[in-house]
Amino acid sequence: MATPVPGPRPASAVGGLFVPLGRPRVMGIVNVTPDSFSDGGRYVEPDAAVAHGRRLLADGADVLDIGGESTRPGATRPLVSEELDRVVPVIRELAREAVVSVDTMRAEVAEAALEAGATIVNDVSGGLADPRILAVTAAADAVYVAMHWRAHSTRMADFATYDGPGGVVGTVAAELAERLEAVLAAGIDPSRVVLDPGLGFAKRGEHNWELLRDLDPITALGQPVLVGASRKSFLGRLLAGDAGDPRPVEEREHAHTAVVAHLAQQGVWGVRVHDVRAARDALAVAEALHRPRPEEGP
Ligand code: PMM
Repeated sequence: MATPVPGPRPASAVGGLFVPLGRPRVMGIVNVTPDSFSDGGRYVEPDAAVAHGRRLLADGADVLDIGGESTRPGATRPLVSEELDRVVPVIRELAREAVVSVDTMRAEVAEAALEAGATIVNDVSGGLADPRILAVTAAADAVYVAMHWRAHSTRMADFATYDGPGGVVGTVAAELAERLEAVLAAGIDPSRVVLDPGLGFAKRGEHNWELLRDLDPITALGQPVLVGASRKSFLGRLLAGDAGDPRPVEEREHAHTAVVAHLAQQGVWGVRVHDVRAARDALAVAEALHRPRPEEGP
């Protein structure tokens, strides 16, 4: 049976997300999956996922991003019913106390998540996997995150070529501009759209570094920008030992914290992270460095 489409949300429910804070928003990751690359299997039980979400809030998360499908390279997709069973109970609980985003490519899951209290749809496919997700988001007047994406995880490595004008940065910006057009054509208000370069999705290490170096062509599209670098394999490869083995996932946090500080300088709207406390610490440093000097002081 189709889940009823929720009614429009009051502007105040999501409007506050775009009020300038003087730092990027921190989106804390709650992966309710058995197989995500960094935390797969740790929060599959709803109670464990809710407790994890509460820890992230206590650490200073502005948004909780709740997902039930792993997008690690090569991952196979869960059934729709499995994805719904994973995320809906967790969203229902956490949406009472937090701004909640649902990390899904499926319209049916987005619909149920919005009904359960989510106010953001984080779609790593930017509307390409299941275009109806755009109409569902528009009908709920929710925020939509359009990430740059080319293919599902089993095939995305085959699409990691960027020979067009402007290289990877110009090509990703051009493809995101196309997605933005589709998103707006579906009726999502421009004040509700966030763009994301999709680090690691159909991108090799050097592509991710180039995007981090120069986000300007993406920022120039005029929408807030979200970036997810947390624990991704390009950081593991950067920190590889002498034998060439990538640094294990759980030992990439210091490098990621440096990336967060860099992103604060780039003026991004948000960072999607596993370790909220580390990200908030890095953002506090970036903020202090940019604070105007007091006229006089001790
Ligand atoms: N990365 C992952 C999943 N969802 N969503 C957005 N908007 N941006 C990302 O970079 C992104 C995402 C994969 O990472 P995970 O398995 O640690 O969640």
